[in-house]
Amino acid sequence: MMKYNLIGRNDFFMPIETVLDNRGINIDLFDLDTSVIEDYNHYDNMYNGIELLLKHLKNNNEIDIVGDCDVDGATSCAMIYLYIKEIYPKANLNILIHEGKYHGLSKDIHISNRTKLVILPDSSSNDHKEHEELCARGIDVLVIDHHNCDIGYSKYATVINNQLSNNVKNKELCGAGVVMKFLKALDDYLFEDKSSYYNDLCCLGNVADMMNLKSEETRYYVYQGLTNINNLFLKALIETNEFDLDGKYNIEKIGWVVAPKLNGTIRSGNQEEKMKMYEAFTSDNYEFCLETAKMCKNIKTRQDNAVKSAMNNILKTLKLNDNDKCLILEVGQNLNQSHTGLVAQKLSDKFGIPTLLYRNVEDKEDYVAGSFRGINNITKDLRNDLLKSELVEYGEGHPNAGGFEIHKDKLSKLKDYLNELYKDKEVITSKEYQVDFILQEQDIDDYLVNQLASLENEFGNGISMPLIVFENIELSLDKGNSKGRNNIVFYINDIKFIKKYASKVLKDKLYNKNIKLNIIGKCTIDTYNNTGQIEVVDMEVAQ
Ligand SMILES: [Mn+2]
Repeated sequence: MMKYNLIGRNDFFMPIETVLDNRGINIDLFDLDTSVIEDYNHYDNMYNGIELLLKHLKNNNEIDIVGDCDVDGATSCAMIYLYIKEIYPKANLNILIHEGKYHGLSKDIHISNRTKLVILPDSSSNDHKEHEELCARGIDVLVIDHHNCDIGYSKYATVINNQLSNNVKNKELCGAGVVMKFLKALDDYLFEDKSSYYNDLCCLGNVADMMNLKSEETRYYVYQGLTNINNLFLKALIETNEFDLDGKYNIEKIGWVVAPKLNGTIRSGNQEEKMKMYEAFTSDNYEFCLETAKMCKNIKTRQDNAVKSAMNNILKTLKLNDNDKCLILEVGQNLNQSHTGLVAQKLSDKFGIPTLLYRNVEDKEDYVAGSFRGINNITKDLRNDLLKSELVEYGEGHPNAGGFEIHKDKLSKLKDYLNELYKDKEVITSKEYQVDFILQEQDIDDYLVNQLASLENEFGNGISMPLIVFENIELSLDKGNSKGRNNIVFYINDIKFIKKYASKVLKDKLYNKNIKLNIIGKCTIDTYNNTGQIEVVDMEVAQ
């Protein structure tokens, strides 16, 4: 059953005010100017970083830039690469990327003896030991990062990091954001004005890295980057995903359409495909960018299909007992290793319980390893629960998402242990929509829909898109309501409702009968005639 909960006072005569109040924000947040930009002098080590980079550029030294393995890593790496190439076209730069899903100076990153400087955007604040090793080889290290670091500043690297800088107020800037600060400082140092050209990449990195856009400075950079697209690969991504973007490029579209293609490539692509993606971000060849954008889209489709079919296979044989408060399952042949975490997440969402998926460990008989995903209402820290059980070899990563290893003989003990630990926790399987308005058929009018649709581009990343429930809507639909590629379209009080990506199953359920529906929808702009419409998020036959 579809569950929903009204968050505020349901004042549909004042839709915008109600939505803003429900989110604890002011309308000014959507109209910012340069006054919200923080002084880059608040960052520790900014000038040391600039002088270090310029010293190596002037000496024409070989410089490695390590591209961290997510969208923030790729964009921040491209920003600094492109900026350097503009001021020093002959600069001797290499981009290095990881083989697996590692970060910073992990073992798969090989720094050659010719290298004199390593730049690490979006990573490596914690790699003190590796910095020391590079320092011993006569190699300088420049870290431009935003990750938390409990062990303070590295003695063997120049580290620019908003979390470590006590004077910096904005902790919601990601790697690409801190790199932007560095480029602004470089601009001023060199009497240049080149950094703003990369606002598009800065925006993409911040949105993809899920920075909270209640932060005014981060939001300002995001707005700048949504409207001025310069990067050829980003242009190619927008062209290639034209249909899903529906003529729009905003915070939600980056999160749901663009970023997943890039993350999918980093997660599921082979080394050559990944390298191609990082190269495309710095390419001036639009044909190559287009080809790469299509490749990324295909890899994401391949990944979605693989995950879907693995899910189906697992669900076919899966047996859960009523009292099970965790799911521990072998996924040997069924599942590509790089998709283990994605599938664990899906299973944990579906059944509402912590999920651990494992397979045999190569060269280590009797041991298995894999991915775990926790779920907040059962446990806030599954990793800690695993470690406390003293049954696992290791548990690493985040509190509710990471990897583990265990001896085969201890698997059933672990299951008993977790079932006992969570035995009083309630399992919640259906997600509850938080809605701003509950409307009956007679309340639906174009004022409300147009008002909310006009704010479509502002939502996402910490400011959720307003949702409306339409209760007990009587409809009779038939195949005349099928429009375009998989859409169902109908009108209530002259307001267009559109259900995108409607399956055949759904159409069979809805067509050729009189039905009463509860519908959850959001207000967006219909790009054909520039008016507000309702996009259906979910619906079910009313009881
Ligand atoms: Mn990041």
